[in-house]
This record gives sequence, C-alpha cells and structure tokens, in this order.
Amino acid sequence: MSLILFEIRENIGTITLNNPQKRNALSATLLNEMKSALELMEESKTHAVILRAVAGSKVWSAGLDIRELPNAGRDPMCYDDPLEKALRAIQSFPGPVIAMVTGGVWGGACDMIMTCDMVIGDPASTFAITPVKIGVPYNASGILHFISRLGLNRAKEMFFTAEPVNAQRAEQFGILNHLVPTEEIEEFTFAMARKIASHSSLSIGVIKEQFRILSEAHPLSPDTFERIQGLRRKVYDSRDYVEGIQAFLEKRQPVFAGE
Ligand code: LCV
Repeated sequence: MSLILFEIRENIGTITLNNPQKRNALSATLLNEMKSALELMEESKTHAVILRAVAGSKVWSAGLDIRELPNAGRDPMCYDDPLEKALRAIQSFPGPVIAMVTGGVWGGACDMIMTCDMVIGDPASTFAITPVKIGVPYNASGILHFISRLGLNRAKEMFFTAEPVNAQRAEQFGILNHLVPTEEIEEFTFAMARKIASHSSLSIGVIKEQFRILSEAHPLSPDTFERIQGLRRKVYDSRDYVEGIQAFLEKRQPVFAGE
C-alpha cells in the first residue's frame, strides 16, 4: 500500500488517505488500495471502519484523479471503473464505514462520503460535487446517492452550482451526522466506532444490507436506463468534456461552448 495507511485495532479498521501532495486525488492506485484494505478488513471480521485523511489535511480528497479521466468518447464513470468498485466495496462491507472528514471534499470523493454509512466532520469540512465544472456526465447511481441523502432540491443545488457546502450547512443538509470541534473529532469518531463494535456484528451487517436494498429500490425499465445512458453519452462525446480536462491540466478556467 503506497497511497493509504491502514490498521485494525479492537475490531475497528482505519483507512487513512495518505497522498497529501496530490490532495488525496482518487487515482486508480489509491482506490484499488482502499478496496483491498476493505477486503482484508472483511476477512479479519472487522466490525466498523473509519475512513479518514492524515490529521491536519486541508483537503480530505480532491476527487477523482482528473489526469486519469479517459479521452472523449468513453464513459468516464463506468460500472467497472476503480471509483465505482471502491464505492461498492464500501456499500457491501458488512459493517458501518464512517467517514471522518477534516478539510475539503471534492467531486467523486463527495460521492464517496455520501456512500459511507455515517459522516463526522469538523468545522473546516466542506463538500462539493463538481461534474459541471469539468463537463462530466455524472452516473445514475452517483446522482441517486445524493438524492437519497439530501432530497431533490439540495442535491440539485449542489450539482448545479458545484459550490462547496460548508460544515454548518452540511449538518443541516444531512450530509454530516455530527459536526464536532477539530480537537475532539478523533475521540468522538472512535467512541462511535467502539460503541458499534460492541454490538452484534451479524445483526448490524444484515441491517446495513437491508438499508441498502431498500434505499436502492427504484426500478427502472430497460428503456429508461438506456435513455439515461444515451443522455450521458452526449456529454462525454462533447467538446465541453475535452475542454474541462484540458483546462484543469493547463491550470486555467474552462471556456464551455455547451456542445
Ligand atoms: C488530479 C489533482 C487533483 C485532481 N486530480 O492544491 O465529480 S466529478 O464529475 O467532478 C469527477 C470527475 C471528479 O471527481 O473530478 C475531480 C473534481 N475535483 C476538483 O474539481 C478539485 C480539483 N482540485 C482543486 O481545485 C485544488 O487542487 C484544491 C482546491 C482541492 C486544493 O488546492 P491547492 O492549492 O491546495 P493544488 O491545486 O496546487 O494541487 C496540488 C497538486 O494536486 C493535484 C494538482 O494538479 C497539483 O499537482 P502538481 O503539484 O503536480 O501541480 N491535484 C489536485 N486535485 N482532482 N490531480
């Protein structure tokens, strides 16, 4: 493991994002390491997992590694892409995954936060979902993560403005379960994990899976699903998509033509 740290103590696993130079951007390597750590923790019958950045990080994660986004013409958020696999590993982990957030959370990392079972943040935590800044067609499962947690209006505001939501609003929005002073966040989060770890892990695992099945119970006809895929394709085939990535690499503001 080179981009994360992980440990298991008293049935509680900790995964620490550890690439501050690149602001913990979610590269394929980092995401695969995270998935492997979760698999090891599942094998070790870990009861709860805390997902965090190194203490003092100003950025929890800058989101998907934009340098690894595919060229136009290929879906940048496919079912088998590393982010999607990591999100499913969090969802299927048979115990709660608690995000402990200090600092900014951007793009795909914000989706990751929404996928965790609980989120504890400090006053410096912020949350932004940013596909419209890059010209990315977000995928249906990701949009659903936001709708389920925030409701339609707030999810739309976050997607359409791409502005970071500060910690206080995040608590009102229901992104944060608890907003805790920075100096208390570790103690608070580990105390919650210890409480969870003291209960029946079998019962918790089954209830987590029930929450997942029930919250995903939105049947779509094949025709509707194909329509969504067709709509998204317009975006990843577009000049806006090329421009969004190019602008990031050139460290400038993108100029979108809307086509
Ligand atoms: C690759 C990076 C990144 C990065 N990728 O530090 O949800 S979607 O649809 O948007 C999805 C596709 C997605 O998740 O896209 C990513 C969305 N993320 C963002 O829009 C945030 C992009 N990053 C930033 O705006 C800044 O880096 C923040 C504000 C997070 C931190 O600013 P700060 O001044 O502290 P730098 O920008 O100087 O970044 C430090 C190094 O990390 C790289 C960045 O290119 C730089 O690398 P070099 O030192 O080699 O120049 N980096 C940051 N974010 N998402 N690389």
